[in-house]
Amino acid sequence: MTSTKQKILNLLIKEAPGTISGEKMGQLLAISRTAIWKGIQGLKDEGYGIVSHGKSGYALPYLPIVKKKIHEQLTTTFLGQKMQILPTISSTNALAKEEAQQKAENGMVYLAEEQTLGRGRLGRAWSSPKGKTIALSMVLTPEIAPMEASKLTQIVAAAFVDATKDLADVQIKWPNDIVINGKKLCGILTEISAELTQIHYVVIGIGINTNLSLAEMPADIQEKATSLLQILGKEIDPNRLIARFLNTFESYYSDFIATGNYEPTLQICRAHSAVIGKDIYVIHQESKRLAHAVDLDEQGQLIVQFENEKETTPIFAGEVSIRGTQGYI
Ligand code: BT5
Repeated sequence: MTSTKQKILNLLIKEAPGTISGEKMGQLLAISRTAIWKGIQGLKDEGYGIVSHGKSGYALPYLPIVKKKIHEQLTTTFLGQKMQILPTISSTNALAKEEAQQKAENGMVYLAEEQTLGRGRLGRAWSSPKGKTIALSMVLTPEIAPMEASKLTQIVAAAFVDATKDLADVQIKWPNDIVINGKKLCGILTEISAELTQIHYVVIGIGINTNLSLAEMPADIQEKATSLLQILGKEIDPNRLIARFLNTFESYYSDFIATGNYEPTLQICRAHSAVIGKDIYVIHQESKRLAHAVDLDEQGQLIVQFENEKETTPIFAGEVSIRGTQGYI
């Protein structure tokens, strides 16, 4: 990005979500109004969601994700020390996988203010309108068996619960959702590139509904989704949440990789489970079976007792979805 565009962007970020006039920017940067206008067009072309408010000027009408602000609060040793923040992208997981395929950098983080083709599990769509959600993907190169990768999803969920505990009382809907009051706030997508016994890299994507109003949600998810804005009634700073999440996750993750210690994650996942103790549907391809969710085993698998069965069964996160008997959960 040219330095003029960067300077204009910095002014907009400083003012966001408020408006700053072209004249004032021109004065501050000692350049002409035309140069400002050109810079704004260039930034819009790159995908920044700048809006023009006639004479009063320009605004980024949301709280932007800013590397400097994240780094000021980051206490990690490797995670997020290198990050790339994009105004718009098809999918941060797709980008992370593409780059990891060339060279997997442990701890690299990708963030986007908007995804045009965000993905959930099993090819489902994930909605991330501009400036209203966090789309974050991290690349990890853990030396663990591929079978253990699903534990990483649970570590992310536990870290998320911990990182948001002063904001809201969130629950984990096994295996990969974070919910509040039975509605989805955050989804986790763990993808691995591996041989039979060795992981090349893992990309973990997290979509968090931060400042998304009900009206900005696609109609088909309004019933089952929520956001921090909707829960708290006020906008939250995405940079603080991103830093807190990365700090917390790195700590749980590093402990797990170094010692195999998975207990802290299990404790949080059990204590904050949205499913344990409930009757649920276990959905796998065309089959939908009623079961009672009993516990998580030490591998992080959900132990259920299917209707009309005496024995309990552990279910592997892989291709299964869970639904509540009365609604989403
Ligand atoms: C997930 O899948 O929950 C994983 C979502 C992962 C998204 C992140 S964002 C960064 C990274 N880049 C990507 O492209 N993806 C990752 P799943 O359990 O399959 O849930 C998908 C379902 O959630 C959809 O079918 C919708 O019903 C619902 N959904 C879509 N967008 C949503 C949103 N913003 N909030 C809540 N629910 C949503």
